[in-house]
Amino acid sequence: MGSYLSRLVDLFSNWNNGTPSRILLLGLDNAGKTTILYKVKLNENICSIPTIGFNVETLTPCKGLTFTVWDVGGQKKIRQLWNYYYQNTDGLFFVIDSSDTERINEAAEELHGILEHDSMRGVPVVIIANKQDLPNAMNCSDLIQRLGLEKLSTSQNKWFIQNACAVNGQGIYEAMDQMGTMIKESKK
Ligand SMILES: Nc1nc2c(ncn2[C@@H]2O[C@H](COP(=O)(O)OP(=O)(O)OP(=O)(O)O)[C@@H](O)[C@H]2O)c(=O)[nH]1
Ligand SMILES: [Mg+2]
Repeated sequence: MGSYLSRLVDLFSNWNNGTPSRILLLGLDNAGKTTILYKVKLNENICSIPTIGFNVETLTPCKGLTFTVWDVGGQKKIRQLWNYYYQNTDGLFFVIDSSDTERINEAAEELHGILEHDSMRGVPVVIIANKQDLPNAMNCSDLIQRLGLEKLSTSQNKWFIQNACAVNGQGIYEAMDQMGTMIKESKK
């Protein structure tokens, strides 16, 4: 019976492979969201300008994984628009400029604010600790503490933090892969 059920679950997950997961890419302005989006889409370092509004792209970071990624501008004045994108979200990437110690509390407040929203309940979160190439970058254990991640109830939102550098691509595919795994788990 157990093996029959697990085959059935596999069948459904394969069937679901054709439907892209809806992913939000949020974080403060200058965190590196648009750089990440186009690094995966084009494998290029684009010369980005601050996003006013959003970019949306379908990404296939690896075989069997398709995401529709919504990269919404992070400037303070436009963060109030983020909640228009929350409905039907399968996963959240929250990008941090790890060298921006001055605004880490602001980033923490925004992250917790997003997750308090009803539509975001149970949505898996991958925090991308970006800009690890910069000399004063906070590491993952600093960030877990500074972002208050241990206070996040895992029954509400499962989370994972990934070191990354969007300009050389380090950690970006790992973050995508982790998101795929967490979404699969959350749908079981
Ligand atoms: N050193 C370094 N710079 C990075 C990295 N990722 C992005 N940047 C730079 O950070 C700046 C901001 O990047 P964006 O991708 O435009 O940031 P964003 O989060 O989309 O910003 P908004 O659109 O304003 O919300 C750009 O100059 C990027 O080249 C990284 O890993 N390391
Ligand atoms: Mg942008």
